Amino acid sequence: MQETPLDGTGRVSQSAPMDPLQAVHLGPRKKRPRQMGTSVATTSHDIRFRDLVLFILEKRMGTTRRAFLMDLARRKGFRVESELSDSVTHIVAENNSGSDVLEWLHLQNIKASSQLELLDVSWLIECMRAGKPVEMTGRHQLVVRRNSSPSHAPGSQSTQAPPPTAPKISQYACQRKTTLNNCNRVFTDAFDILAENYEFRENEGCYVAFMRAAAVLKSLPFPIITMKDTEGIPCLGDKVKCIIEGIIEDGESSEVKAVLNDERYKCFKLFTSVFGVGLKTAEKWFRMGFRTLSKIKSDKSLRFTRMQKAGFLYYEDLVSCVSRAEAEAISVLVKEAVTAFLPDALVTITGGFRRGKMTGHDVDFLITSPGATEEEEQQLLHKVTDLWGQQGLLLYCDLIESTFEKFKLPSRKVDALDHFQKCFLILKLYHQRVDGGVKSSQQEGKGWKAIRVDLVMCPYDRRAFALLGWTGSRQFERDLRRYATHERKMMLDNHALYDKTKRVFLEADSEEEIFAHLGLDYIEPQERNA
Ligand code: 8GT
Ligand code: MN
Repeated sequence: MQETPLDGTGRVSQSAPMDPLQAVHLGPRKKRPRQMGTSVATTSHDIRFRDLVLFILEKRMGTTRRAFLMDLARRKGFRVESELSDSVTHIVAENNSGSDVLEWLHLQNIKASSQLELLDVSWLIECMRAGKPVEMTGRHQLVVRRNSSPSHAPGSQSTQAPPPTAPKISQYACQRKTTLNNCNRVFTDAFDILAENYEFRENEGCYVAFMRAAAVLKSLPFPIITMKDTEGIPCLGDKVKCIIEGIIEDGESSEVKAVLNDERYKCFKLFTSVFGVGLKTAEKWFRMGFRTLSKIKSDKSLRFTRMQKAGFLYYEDLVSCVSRAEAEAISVLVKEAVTAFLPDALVTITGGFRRGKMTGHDVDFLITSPGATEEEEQQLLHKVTDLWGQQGLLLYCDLIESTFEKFKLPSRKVDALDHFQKCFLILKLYHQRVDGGVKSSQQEGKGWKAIRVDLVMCPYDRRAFALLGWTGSRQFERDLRRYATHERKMMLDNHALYDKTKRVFLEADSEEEIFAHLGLDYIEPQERNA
């Protein structure tokens, strides 16, 4: 029996005849990370895995490719039926959604049992590579859309795919759970790049459209495999669908490729990676003809802000992501300093790290104290930063005093900045303070890393609003405010929630209470990664 060698990269090795398996690697899902493994082809058709009975659907796969996969699977010890029968436990399909498969079964007059697994061919390919059945995950299971008839929908799909009666997906991120488990990354990465390009070109409408599309796909518990899977999903306009279609067909988007090669995009991306450089400055430098940071840094005619000077000085450290271990070390540093001056102060990490992210571009903290007087509250950040200054840990500090007013109505703008006292810092974090930190040889020499840190001080009675606002994600916050305005006639910002109908401020001691005021189910921080 001839072996079909697959090397570790998942490509058919040169000695193998060109065969239909190649289509798997050239097809739309070629970018997915695949399990490493080597082939252990059996020399007979002995069935090694008796619990599984496979049936491979020919529809949209073709006769040759199906025959090849059936033969390969049999040689690897899988039981593969040529005809669909009651004994079949797994149906494997390509370029079909779960609904498509059910429809096909329905047309054949076959009632799908609740035990039946409907799987994408990617699962079979991974099994072939592993030489044994691999675990079925969400990305393998085919999606049954909610408008499929429940009479023939297999029950085993309900954990990953929306059941036939699944509620409508909300257009608001605050009514969806979005964990870091994004099974549509191939699309959302593309949308993030396109959105960023529109942001650089100050095209607000398209920027918002692609940010919303990325946010909704991040919340789906299933991967989009065919265009049919996009039916009933909100926030996907024609332009967005066109990009999705391109990626399904070619595995990548020509529009994204063009953006990544665009000189203006590349320069804006580079220039805005410097702390203190926003769109206006990037635009200016680009118009002046600059294309590299080294030319900008060495140009004698340019004037830099204090922030930009620090941005250039600590550039290498600041562009490398902050790890969770570093964030935790910073957290200890902040808590030590804060509680030295206000022992009852509560220090909470916010931003991406509160949402469970493993890395971030900075570390954000909210500080509040139940017992502090107004003066003690106002003094705290000054005392803390003075202390770090004396200790030589303060590499940059921009302290902004509070402009908070108790009875001011929440802002109408979705992206409005808040009025709390805050400081934007760059701190020196010594490696020995970091637990389990991996040090590069360059870092070893310096012994420390510059880290961006934001501290926000808020009055104790506003801590829930401030915490909700600073936890993010940005898209989640925008949609919370949009939801409050359009669905509840309320105004929400980082300071307060105001009911316009009743003309009252709604108080809250916890984020849960704010969600309840808004009539929303509570969404945990780890589920706000929109
Ligand atoms: P990261 O990993 O890139 O740091 O991601 P992040 O932690 O989610 O973003 P961030 O830029 O650090 O902001 C954290 C959250 O704070 C966001 O949801 C943002 O909307 C919110 N936020 C405010 N006010 C301000 C502000 O003045 N500056 C910044 N940068 N973020 C603010 O509510
Ligand atoms: Mn952050």
